[in-house]
Formats: sequence, C-alpha cells, structure tokens
Amino acid sequence: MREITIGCAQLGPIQKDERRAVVVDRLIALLEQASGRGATLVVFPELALTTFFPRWYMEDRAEIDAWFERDMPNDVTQPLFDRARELGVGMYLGYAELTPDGQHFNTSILTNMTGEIVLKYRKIHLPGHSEFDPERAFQHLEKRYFLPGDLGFNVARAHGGVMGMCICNDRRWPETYRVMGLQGVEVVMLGYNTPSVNSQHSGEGPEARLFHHRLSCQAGAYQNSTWVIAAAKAGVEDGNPLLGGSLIVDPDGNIVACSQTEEDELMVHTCDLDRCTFGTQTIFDFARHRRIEHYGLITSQTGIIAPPE
Ligand code: CDT
Repeated sequence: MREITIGCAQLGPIQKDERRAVVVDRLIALLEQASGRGATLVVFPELALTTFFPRWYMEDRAEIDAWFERDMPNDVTQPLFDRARELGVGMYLGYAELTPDGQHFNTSILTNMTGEIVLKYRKIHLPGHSEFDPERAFQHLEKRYFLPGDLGFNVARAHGGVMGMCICNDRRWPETYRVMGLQGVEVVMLGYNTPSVNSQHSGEGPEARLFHHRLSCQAGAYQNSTWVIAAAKAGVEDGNPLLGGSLIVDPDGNIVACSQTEEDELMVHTCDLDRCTFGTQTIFDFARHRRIEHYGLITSQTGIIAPPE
C-alpha cells in the first residue's frame, strides 16, 4: 500500500470586499485542521484568495489587475506557506496569476511538504464569454480576464505518487483526465467555482449541476483509474449562489467523501495509490487496448462536423 492522507478543503463564500489576509487566515485554519487529522496534502478551491471576480464586468486595467497575484508566495500568502511548511503539509492552491510580462492566467500550484512549488497548472478550458452579456442573470467573464493555459496537463512525482491538476471547467472534459492518465496520474486535484444555477437556461438548477459535477469527476476517476479530489468554493457570494458538493472519488469512481455544507469544511481521506494499478493494468491497460489510429479527430478538430443531411 502507498497511502497518502489528503484533505479536501471547501471554502464558503468570499465576499467582494473581503481582504485576502482574512481569507488566508481561513485557509490556515483549514490547513491546521487537516494536519490535525493526519493529512499531508490539502486541496483548496479555484481562485481561493478572492471572490469569484469574473462575475463582475470591468474595463479599467488597474481594477482588473488588483484581483491578480504577481508573485506566489507574496506578502499576503507567505503566512500560509510558512504554516504549511511548519506542519509538513503540501497544498494545491488556486489563484489569479499575473506574469512579469503582463499575461493573465487562472492558475493552480502544488507544493511539497517543505513548501516548495513542484507543479504549476494554468486553466486550459476557459468557460463563459468576453463581453458583457445583458441576457445573462450572472456574468461569467473568464474569457475576458484570462488567457488559455499554456503549460499543458503536466504531472509531477510528489507526495509519493504521480500528481496532476486541473481547474473547474476542465473537469467536464474527458481529454483533461486522459492526457494525465497517459502519464500515469494517480491523484487529480481540482478546485472549482460553479454557479449553482445556469444563467442562460433557467431549467437547470442545483440538482442537475450537482449531478453533472459528480458525473464528470466520477467518470474521469474511473476511466483513468485515478483518485480525484475536487474542492468547491460554495455558498452565496454577493448574491451569486455557488455549488458546494466537494468530493473525493476513488479510482473505481466511487465517492468516498463529500461536503455537507456550503461553508468552510474539510473532508479527509486516506488514499491508497496502489489502488490505481488494478484499473491501469487490467480493464484500462492503455498500452494493450487503446487504438490511437481512430482517435485523430480528437486533436485535429474542435467543433462538430456532422454528415450532410
Ligand atoms: N469556474 C468555472 O470554470 N465554472 C464553470 C461554470 C461554467 S458556466 C458559464 C464550471 O464548469 O463549473
């Protein structure tokens, strides 16, 4: 058995005027709880330091850039990194990244137990739109504020296993998991901010949203024989409801832990990474069964081209 005890740290809402330092205190409290329960790795949500700001339409460059981090760690997040190192706990942390050459990404990092960053991911599937949409009940302006990630779906050997990351909407795309699956991923970590009602189709409510979230994470885990740890930012942020439903999924696709609230809440589970090998060596022995000669459309085409009527 290769066991790693992982904390899935859901955050309740972060209001627009909540200072990052206050949020960092909440993250440290969750980290300490996780350590107290034996975790050596904690997964925090997407954009874990601020409200989900892409719901707000902004034009002013300085106003936009104020939501981004120019360094990681920086003055505000250093106490979190220090505490993590003292406790010997690694973390997945999502934040908005502004690079020295002025590029904006929706980013996550993975640290090891001594607080060093061992992997960085920049969100690839950016949902939403880039201009103000008067038809929507809530704006979702990720395409306005972020560039598509340029680092690919890389994995790293850390925490005794093969670790991979993605962010929110990425979890709905099978390609996300498969590219990491082909690198032998054993733990896929992800954070999310999912509005609990669809702003365009009033028919889809929280139950459907929760179903699709679970379906995506469970299918990704099962089809690639990997653990999936998904941490929500949940609850009502300035009147905008976000889905909870944080969960830990085992490599058979079973949910082994899930959140009960829409507040700051921690789930802890001891994950045996050796459980990934049954799937990757039997049912999904990729090397023996995959037929890549038939998969070309996946990388040569984005949209649907149906046969002529
Ligand atoms: N943050 C994020 O990626 N949220 C999306 C909502 C898309 S609705 C425009 C998600 O897939 O959960």
